[in-house]
Amino acid sequence: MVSTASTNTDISPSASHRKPSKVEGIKERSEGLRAPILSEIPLDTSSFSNDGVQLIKFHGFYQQDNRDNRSKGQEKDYQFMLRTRSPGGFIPPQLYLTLDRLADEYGNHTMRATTRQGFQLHGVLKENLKAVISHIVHNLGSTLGACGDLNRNVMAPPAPFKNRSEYTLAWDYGNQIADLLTPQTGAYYELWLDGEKVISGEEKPDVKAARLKDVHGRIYPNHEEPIYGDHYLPRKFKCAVTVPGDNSVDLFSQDVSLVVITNGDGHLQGFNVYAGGGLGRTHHKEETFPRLADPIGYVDYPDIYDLMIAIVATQRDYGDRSERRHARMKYLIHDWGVDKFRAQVEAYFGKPIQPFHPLPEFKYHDFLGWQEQGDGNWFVGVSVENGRIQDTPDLKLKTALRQIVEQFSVPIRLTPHQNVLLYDIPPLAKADIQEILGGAGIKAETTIDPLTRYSMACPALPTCGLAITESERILPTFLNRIRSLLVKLNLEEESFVIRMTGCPNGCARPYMAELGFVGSAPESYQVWLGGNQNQTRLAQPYQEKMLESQLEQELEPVLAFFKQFRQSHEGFGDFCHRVGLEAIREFAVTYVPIGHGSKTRRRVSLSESVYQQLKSTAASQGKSITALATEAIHAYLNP
Ligand code: SRM
Ligand code: SF4
Repeated sequence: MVSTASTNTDISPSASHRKPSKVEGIKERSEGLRAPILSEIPLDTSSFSNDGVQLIKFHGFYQQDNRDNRSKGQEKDYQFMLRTRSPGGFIPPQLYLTLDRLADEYGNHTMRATTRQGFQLHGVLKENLKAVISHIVHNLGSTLGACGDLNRNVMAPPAPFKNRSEYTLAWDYGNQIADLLTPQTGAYYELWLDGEKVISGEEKPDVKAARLKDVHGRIYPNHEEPIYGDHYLPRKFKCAVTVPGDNSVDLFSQDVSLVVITNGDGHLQGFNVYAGGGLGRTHHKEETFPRLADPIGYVDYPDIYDLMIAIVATQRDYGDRSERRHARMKYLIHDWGVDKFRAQVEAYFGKPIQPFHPLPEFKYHDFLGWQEQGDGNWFVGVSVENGRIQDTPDLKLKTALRQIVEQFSVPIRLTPHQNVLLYDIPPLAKADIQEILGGAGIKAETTIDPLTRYSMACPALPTCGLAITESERILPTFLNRIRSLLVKLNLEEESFVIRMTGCPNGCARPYMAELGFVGSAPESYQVWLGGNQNQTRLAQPYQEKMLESQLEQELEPVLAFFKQFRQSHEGFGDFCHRVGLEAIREFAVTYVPIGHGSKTRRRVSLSESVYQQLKSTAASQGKSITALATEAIHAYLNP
């Protein structure tokens, strides 16, 4: 008999013999996320107590300090980062304009589109938190549950394809899963809105009913938080809803991903379910690792809320509450295996999960540029470098987006790639909007260097307290240097997915990239290789510490090896994965950089007919011409 919510108020059957972590005590004493925040808000201080710092996360904000301003013996320059809860990245025009204004009035004059389709405001002072949250909530937004040990912002493909029902369904169910797992405590409204319960949209009756369905011991009946109880979850929990073939949400990196399954007429049938993804790790702690989600099975759509609650209850009751580094659901699935996990979920669900439906291959889309959205209107995806919406001397992005939203009242979808998608644009408004974008210096997607277009960096310094290195502020320089290196190697047409984070937590999902940089020591990065363009495979750690200043020296051999031995049309990540990291390391040891003598390339002339023969054989064997020619001549000379 499993321990269940209704029969057992102990926090974690699996961890009951081990001491719960400090955060578990803080949650327990918080009186439903109220104490000690309530008493600390009016205090004339610039920061919260240690307990307060943990709990404010559940309300959607973090205590930070500006690390550029740290100075020995001085109090930290405390400020707060607020994050929106925006399922599927939806930002109505009214909310966009509010955030734009709040960033100027109370923040650091920037807004940051995140890798989970939310917005962050940085630089807000404690005394202004109440005003900022109140403005957000009164303008169709919320920050409740954007951070903390509970379900985070639910992702969904941002594309507004109005004539493809599966896309609309992904938006709808993204919203409903978000509602289902939203904290029910009244604390948010009591603390920030003086008790006024502002509701921006009614939740569906079946969502509400599912949350209260007291069967199979999966909820805490009569508790203010029927799903979460007093202790919420052992750790953050992340979900996405997507459609077959669309991996814009990086579905393998989520705790739970649902894939909408429709019948031939486009009517919803049910969902394929993946679980157990997650990327966070800690350097030198091998027991922490990034992990891809596993296929769990399929459920018919009327059962989806019950299934989600069953999964959450399994993590709630069996996830590790002692060691926070081991508390994500990916470790539970790793330790138990998928079969045991599925069996426990089924116990809470009350019936078997059905076999997984076959799916087409997943592809990554960024949806940039102009596209008709299927109902006669248009959308335009605008690239935002590292998600930072601001005005600079060359690029008036913040002003342009404000002007467009003000003038045309169009809604926005934030993308999982830190970009902005404006949609529901009538054909007549297209030219005017394009003129504003162009006039502000915003490049069309086709003229952005693809290295930049497909890259992401987390914020890191100066706001993130966990950053070891720079990330957002240094990635543009890294990309320029990598582009120059590619030009030097005659690989100027080449491009691949590069992602960077200032620490191993993985906020810009670097472990899914073809080339990942992960801050490992001051001015040093761990280098990860071998993910792919569609983010369906994990990269592997190639180098522990690459000094920022050694970027060219360290990457030139890897790229030269790629150039010489890639198969035709083989991407950089696929190449690294195929040949393996050991082969790359071996090649790098003896490699002499171009311009350093013996490795200088020699030219050999071939007749046109031999060249053509070489070319077609190389293509048929999936090799590059250089690789085949080198191989053939080598074989001839060394029989
Ligand atoms: Fe993250 C913590 C920023 C997406 C894994 N993340 C943080 C904090 C709040 C630092 C802190 O705890 O003090 C960062 C605030 C920086 C700042 O100054 O703004 C931060 N994470 C971000 C954002 C803004 C990065 C971005 O470039 O957009 C993303 C906000 C998403 C959102 O809207 O909710 C963000 N974080 C992610 C992702 C990617 C994702 O969810 O798809 C991951 C990896 C996936 C995963 O969770 O496994 C991620 N963040 C972490 C972790 C490691 C979690 C773990 O399992 O070990 C931490 C640290 C922690 O939780 O202890 C963290
Ligand atoms: Fe901060 Fe690390 Fe996340 Fe970057 S990856 S935002 S440095 S926690």
